[in-house]
Formats: sequence, structure tokens, C-alpha cells
Amino acid sequence: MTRAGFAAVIGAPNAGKSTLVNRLVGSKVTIVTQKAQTTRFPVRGVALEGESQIVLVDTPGIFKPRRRLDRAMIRAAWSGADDADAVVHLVDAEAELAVSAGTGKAADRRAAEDVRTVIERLKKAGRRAILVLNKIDRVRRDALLGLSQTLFETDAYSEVFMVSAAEGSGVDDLKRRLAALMPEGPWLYPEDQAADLPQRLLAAEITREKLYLRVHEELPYSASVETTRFEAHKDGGVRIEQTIYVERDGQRAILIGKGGATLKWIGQAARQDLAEILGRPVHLFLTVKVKANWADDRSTYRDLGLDFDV
Ligand SMILES: Nc1nc2c(ncn2[C@@H]2O[C@H](COP(=O)(O)OP(=O)(O)OP(=O)(O)O)[C@@H](O)[C@H]2O)c(=O)[nH]1
Ligand SMILES: [Mg+2]
Repeated sequence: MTRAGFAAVIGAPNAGKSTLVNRLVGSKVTIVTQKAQTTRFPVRGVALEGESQIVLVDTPGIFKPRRRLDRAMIRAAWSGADDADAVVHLVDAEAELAVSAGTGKAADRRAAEDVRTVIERLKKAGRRAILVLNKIDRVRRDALLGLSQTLFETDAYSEVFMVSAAEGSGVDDLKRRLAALMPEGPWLYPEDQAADLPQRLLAAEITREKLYLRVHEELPYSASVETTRFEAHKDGGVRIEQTIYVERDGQRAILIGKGGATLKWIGQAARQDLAEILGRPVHLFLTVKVKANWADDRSTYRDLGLDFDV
């Protein structure tokens, strides 16, 4: 008897959702950076546990939206949760504890507010989620109990787990529990498939990850990446051409860097990762273009599977 279903991972930006999904799957299926609002659209990853197939849905962080792209991301996050067989609400325990100790930074306070937003919405939907406290490698064990109690008392949860998505502790227990929650039925993906992003999109995401890693201070949310060409060669390699869109000339200059050094770094890092993920040599060509309105361009949304009209 096999089981298969969907488990959505929701939560505030930067809680570690993508890190957890990669950890549960056991390979890199979704990008991770130190910057909030990295994930822009739901990304699926497939984990196996015994006879169960768990299709994890990594979602964009849920926060107070300002721009159109924010609204589209948040709608996509909730739609991932509404359709799922199990919902994991991932909470950054380090940020929560810092706020309750009065030592939280602005980002921690924002994260804590976003946690309350998620709780309200869960309650309104009458949906109990699995509370998962993350980043326990960064906090004192004895502080976690109080935190889990406080959050559990909101009545939004059916159970609590404590994990370090980055280091792996607690993740196996969570995985076993998710496996048991999946409904009976045939598997939804072939046994050897872990990711389901089209390769062009995955390639664009990897480049966006490197871009965030390198210029995250200067280019907060102003860049997007599009794969314009993805061509397998007879020699086994693949030629990938991508355009990075930024909103202003100054951003283009920053991204390219002195003598092209920054763009070169991004290209090399992305190429290395892609070669590993695709399992073959990659020739990567990056172009930077200024497109002031890319975040209000209908085609950007269509390419990412997001709603434009929200
Ligand atoms: N110390 C520690 N850091 C973690 C842990 N899990 C994630 N992180 C870090 O937290 C940051 C954010 O991780 P992501 O997985 O990108 O977070 P996310 O929730 O997907 O963020 P968005 O996509 O922006 O909503 C990264 O720098 C991770 O390395 C953890 O268990 N411990
Ligand atoms: Mg993410």
C-alpha cells in the first residue's frame, strides 16, 4: 500500500522554508539565500519515506505586501497551502525568542508580526497546521519549550516539531510524520524524480541565487532572471543564455562590477552549480538589461506561474 500527497511549507520570509524542503528531499530543488523574499513562486520537491511519497511545496514567504509582485507571491503561497494534505508552518525560533527577550532587531520584529499574520489566516480557514520551530541550532533548548507552548495556545496547530533545517536535527522525525499524513494512493512522480521545475526555470533560479548572494545589499528586490536559450550540444554539454533584468542603469553598473568582475563571479558560481545539478558541462552566457517595469510586466508573472491581477 503506497501513499502520496502534498505538504506545503509556509511561513514568514527567511524562516528557512527552502532550506527545509531541500533537506527533506535530500538534494537542491529550491534556492536559498540569507535575504528575505528569495522564493518567488511555489517550487515542488519530492521526498520518499518508506512507502510514502511526500510532494513538498516550498512557497514564497508571507508578509505585508506592498508591490504587485508581493501580492502575487503571497497569493501563490496560500494557494499552495490550501490545496495541500498537510501544512507545515515554519517559524524562525531565533527571531521569535529575540523579540520576546526584547533584543530583536527590526527584521526579527517583522518576522514575528508575519508569524501572527499566518496564524490569523490559518484560524480563519479553520485549518490546523504542523508547527515547526526552526533554527534550533541558534537558540537555547530550555527557551524553546515556552515558545512552543505560547504558539500552540493560539489553537492554530495540531502538533509541534523542533528542527534545524540547516544542520538536519529533528528533520527525520518530521519527515516520518508527514509520510504518515499522506493519503493512500499511487505515487505522483517516478521514483527517481526529486524536482519538477522545468530546466530553463531552474537555471534562471540558480543564477538569481548567486546574484542575491553577491549583491544582496545593493540590489534588494530589483532583479529577475530569464533563460532565453537552453540548448543541448552533441558533445554532452549545454549552452545556456540568460538575461538579468534590473530596474535602473545604476543597478546594471553594480551588477557588472569593475571590469565585469561581479558578473563574472555570478556567472562562474551559477555555472558550477548548474553543471552539478544537470550532471553535464555548462556554458553560461549572461546579459544584463535595464527594464524599469519588469515587476509590472504581465509576461514576468506568466513565466513564473503567478497571477498578475491581484
Ligand atoms: N542557523 C540556521 N540557519 C538557517 C536554518 N535554516 C535556514 N537557515 C538560514 O536562513 C536563511 C534563509 O533560508 P531560506 O531557506 O532561504 O528561507 P526561506 O524561508 O525559504 O526564505 P524566503 O524564500 O525568502 O521566504 C539562509 O541564510 C539559511 O541558511 C537553520 O536551521 N539554522
Ligand atoms: Mg525560500
